[in-house]
Amino acid sequence: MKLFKITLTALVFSSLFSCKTSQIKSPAPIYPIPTTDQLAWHELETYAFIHFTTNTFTGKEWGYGDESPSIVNPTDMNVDQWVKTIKDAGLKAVILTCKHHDGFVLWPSKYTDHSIAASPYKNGKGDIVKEVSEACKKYSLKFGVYLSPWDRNRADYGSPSYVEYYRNQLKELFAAYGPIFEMWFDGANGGDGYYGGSKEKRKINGRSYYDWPKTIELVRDLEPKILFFSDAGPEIRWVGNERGVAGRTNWNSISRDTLYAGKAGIEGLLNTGHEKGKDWVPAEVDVSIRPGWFYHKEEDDKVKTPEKLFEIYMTSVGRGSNLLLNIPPDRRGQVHENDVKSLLEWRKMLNEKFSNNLAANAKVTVNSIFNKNTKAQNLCDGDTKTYWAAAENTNSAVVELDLGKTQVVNFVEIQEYIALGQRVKSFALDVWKNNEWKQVAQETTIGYKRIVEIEKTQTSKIRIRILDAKAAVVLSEVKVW
Ligand code: FUL
Ligand code: CA
Repeated sequence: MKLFKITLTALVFSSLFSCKTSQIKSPAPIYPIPTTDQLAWHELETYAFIHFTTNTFTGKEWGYGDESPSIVNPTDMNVDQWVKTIKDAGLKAVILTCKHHDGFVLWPSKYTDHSIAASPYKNGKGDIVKEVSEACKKYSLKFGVYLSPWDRNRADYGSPSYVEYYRNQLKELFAAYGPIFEMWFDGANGGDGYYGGSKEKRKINGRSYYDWPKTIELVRDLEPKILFFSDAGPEIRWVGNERGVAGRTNWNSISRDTLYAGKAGIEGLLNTGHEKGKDWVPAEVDVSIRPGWFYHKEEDDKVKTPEKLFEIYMTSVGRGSNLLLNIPPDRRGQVHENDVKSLLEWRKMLNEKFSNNLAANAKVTVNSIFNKNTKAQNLCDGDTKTYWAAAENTNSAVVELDLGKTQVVNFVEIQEYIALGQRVKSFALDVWKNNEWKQVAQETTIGYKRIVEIEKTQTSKIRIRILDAKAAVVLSEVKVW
């Protein structure tokens, strides 16, 4: 008790002291701003989706719900290979479809027989959720879950008891397989299905049936740091398409009360967010490495090429979103050779293109600063926690980078210090050519990260002109490749 007292007094004193000595103001935040957990999420940038269930064995994309568990019989299952491939591809986390729309669950749930326990896999002693979550620990990747709200197997889908069932399964998942960083709520809902043998079409009210606020509260009690993904957030929003493309204008802000999961016709809004949105709900770009979300042999030659994956990287991470790249294991229970090859070549390509930062030793000049702590040099120190801020009450600014000598430039990467909010509304890039500035790009938002590809050009100086912003600009890093 005594020790505690002393420490507390010491703490109070030292914080008083440090307050006094470093009376240096930082720019005021422009709301909305991300939570600490959302900030950490932004830093993940790329991670993997894994779709694996009865569909892998039937060739379907959406199982009807009448599939026999006996078909789930991988011939050479190797979960370690899935997660090692993902790690080698430089991805930072895994989200697993623990249950897809067909209702088959990949762990031995005590609430249903329609599960891996009824399959031949490991003679009914298998648990794929456990295997994946443990492999993630082994490779230091974060683990997330997808649990389809729509369930075409359950007889009671559409009635209140199903929502209870769904919540019970969440409790099982969060109790046994944590820590879980992200929870994926799919917007696909209702329609025809097996439904315990009724074989009919069922419609639910997407807005009210699941009572999401209650479910979210329940999960948050079990996992306070959980981030929910859905069409409507609350923490992460869908990007509005499954092609791998975030809006060229991409605000992290949107007003949650204009959305709900499964709401039709909001794809455009989800894609761009809204400049005046009241909440911080960044977009996540989900896309599959193959045409389908599940493995199909006939798509073995349709695996996205490293070049296509690079293009997707540019339209997702390069536009300030995170990329959730789906990698579906095959009937052996392995990531197919073609997918592995493409992934590793893509990673190599990223490493090559983004390895030599020409701005690391650049001389940076700016036309204004907030104070001496927010100096221009903070833009090129490789530290996303330090930033340059323009003078208060400005909404435009100029940053000039002198590379020291003529270099071939192909990409310019800019990061806003989003802990203080997203500000930039439009900017232009210029390169120094024949003794004058030549504009090579004009774009809108920046956000967590913006990578602009410019035509390969020889230059010794680059200029970023912030043309318009919600408030004085605060940038953490600029890189030139
Ligand atoms: C969609 C689902 O219907 C697809 O099957 C897939 O799981 C994708 C990620 O989400 O809404
Ligand atoms: Ca910095």
